[in-house]
Amino acid sequence: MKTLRLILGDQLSRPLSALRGIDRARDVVLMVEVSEEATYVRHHKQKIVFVLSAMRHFAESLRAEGIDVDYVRLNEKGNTGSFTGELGRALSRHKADRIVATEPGEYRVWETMQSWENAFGTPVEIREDDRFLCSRAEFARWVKERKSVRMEFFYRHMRRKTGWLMKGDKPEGGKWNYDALNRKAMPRNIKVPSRRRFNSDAMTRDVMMLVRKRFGGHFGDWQSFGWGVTRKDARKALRHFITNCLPRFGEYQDAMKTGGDFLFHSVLSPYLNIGLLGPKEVCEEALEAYRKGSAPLPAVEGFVRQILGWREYVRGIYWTKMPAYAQSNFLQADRPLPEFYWTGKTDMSCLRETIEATRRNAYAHHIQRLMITGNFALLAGVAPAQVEEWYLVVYADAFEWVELPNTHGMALYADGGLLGSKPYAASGAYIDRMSDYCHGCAYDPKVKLGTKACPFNYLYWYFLIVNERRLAQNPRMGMPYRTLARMAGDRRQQIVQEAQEFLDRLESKYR
Ligand code: FAD
Ligand code: DLZ
Ligand code: SF4
Repeated sequence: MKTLRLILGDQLSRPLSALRGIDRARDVVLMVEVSEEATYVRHHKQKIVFVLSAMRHFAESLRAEGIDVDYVRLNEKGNTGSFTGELGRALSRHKADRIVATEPGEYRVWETMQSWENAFGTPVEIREDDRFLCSRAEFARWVKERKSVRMEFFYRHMRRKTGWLMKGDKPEGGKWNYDALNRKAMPRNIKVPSRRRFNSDAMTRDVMMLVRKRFGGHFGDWQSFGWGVTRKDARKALRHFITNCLPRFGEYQDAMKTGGDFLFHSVLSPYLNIGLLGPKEVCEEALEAYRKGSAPLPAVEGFVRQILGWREYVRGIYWTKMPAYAQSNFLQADRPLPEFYWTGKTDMSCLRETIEATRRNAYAHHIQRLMITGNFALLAGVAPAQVEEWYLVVYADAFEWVELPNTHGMALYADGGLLGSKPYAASGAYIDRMSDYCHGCAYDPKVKLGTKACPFNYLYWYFLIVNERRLAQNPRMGMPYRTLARMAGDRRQQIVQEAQEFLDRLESKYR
């Protein structure tokens, strides 16, 4: 029996389920570059280069093993531009008896895959994507058995299951979570390690030229591309992180610094999300560093929690709740996304820094995503779908299974509290405490009203006022609402007026 084995751009893992049991004498691996995947949202130029170049390198590595790979390039004559179109063409080329694929990372592609068997009259086997530490079925069972589906409980379940950082049935060091030690601002004179960059080879440079020609109008710079595109590169990036950054990862996990695009973060998410690294090997390297005494427990626990906890958890939420999940809009937010998210042209220096770093690197670290661009969109009441599209476009690691729950649930509270127990809303004081952005800003985080006032300040209180009916009953919002209740009526009125004027000014710029 001849099998056509489809591999998508975020499935570049040799142990992928679709490759299991391959018959080298008969089977063909199909990989296709299709314009639809680059344009259903207009991805950052670096993200397209990263995915396509990694696909080409992966195809070469399979060929080197003697596997027959049919690789369709983007600019090849007759390329239909879609997965379905290219699968149809490949079936006529190869006369295969069946198709084998691995379940995709996005619901939209999952729906398309369901139509293939009927469309082609060829059996389609969609295998589980078992590159994760918790299967979709296991997560669904975990949800069914629980009243509260908070990440912290899931994380404990996963710690017990893996035995990582456990002493019998107790957590290593006596605590499940060391976040209380992980909230330091960055000292001014600390030396931050540089990011592990990779030079582009001829294959990557070819893709760059192609992307420049075909997608030159998309957001983002491609000149500053420094991503690795092979498993070997990704392993080097992992070693770099473990040696140079992990020991201080915890302490400065929430810190932000002007020009500090990567700080002590791992910058591994793009490699994990396209399959060049696996979550188990990444966590095991961090655990080994702890065992050897080269990284402290709070750093290692904090890092492992992001992968074993958050990454697996958001994937579980995505697949148990889609497609309805994307439709909720608990706060009824409906403003358009401000234009400066695309141009970076704003006099709010925290937003400018974050957006410019995003344009340069197709990367921003978690606190920039959550507490700067996410927090602003939350406070300004931007429509979730517009914010989600932005996040899916601009980051090299953005695939909907991980982007959507983080944006829709964590940053925007659009799911009404399924993912987080309260909105991550913060005023200028938080940003001032955790960063040095305010020093170079046109506004002052200590000023609450008037032309010098930090917009995050009046927007924060305005957010609480307009959402009082929806949020005041939340026990975790008790303190800010008690403060709001004590606020003088005329001050409250002034906040509403200044916030509305500010938001109207923003909107008028792109009418
Ligand atoms: P580190 O800080 O070094 O963390 C280590 C690893 O943990 C990451 O590589 C990642 O795999 C995992 N991780 C950490 N936090 C999360 C999280 N909240 N959810 C899932 N995995 C996590 N992450 C993506 O991979 N793709 C996205 O599209 C994405 N969109 C986001 C959108 C918003 C609004 C927010 C608030 C967060 C988003 N995240 C996303 C989560 C997180 O910001 C990134 O995973 C992280 O910044 C990647 O950088 P890093 O590899 O240096 O991470
Ligand atoms: C992101 C992306 C891009 C830009 N291009 C391709 C492509 O040409 N071919 C491909 O197989 N995958 C691509 N990808 C990744 C897919 O969008 C991703 O595999 C799906 O969203 C399923 O998760
Ligand atoms: Fe951002 Fe406000 Fe600080 Fe300016 S003053 S950098 S707008 S938090």
